[in-house]
Amino acid sequence: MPETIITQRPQTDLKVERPKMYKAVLVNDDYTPRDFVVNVLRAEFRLNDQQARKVMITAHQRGVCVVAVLTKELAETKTTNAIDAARKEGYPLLFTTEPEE
Ligand code: TYC
Repeated sequence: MPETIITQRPQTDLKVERPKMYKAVLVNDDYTPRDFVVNVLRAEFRLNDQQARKVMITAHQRGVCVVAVLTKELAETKTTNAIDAARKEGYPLLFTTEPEE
């Protein structure tokens, strides 16, 4: 019978921390066309048409709407890309990021 050698692994402290998450927030304005907002939400945040329209209408009615909760890097990249797409068309569309509680 083969000898079984049981070795104790060193007790390294493998504490896995969750990354701090950030909200990507859509801000209403009076000029950006509704369909453009919907298309940006679909393209950059991968929302489907129904989700995108709901988020757009919520921001339109309440002033702001949380689009997604993401890592800091993803929240910043997606909001920057969405703002850049709007600026290329001359629209003042704005997104902000804020740390989740
Ligand atoms: N308020 C804009 C309009 O009436 C549409 C809009 C909605 C713009 C949401 C920005 O975050 C926004 N054309």
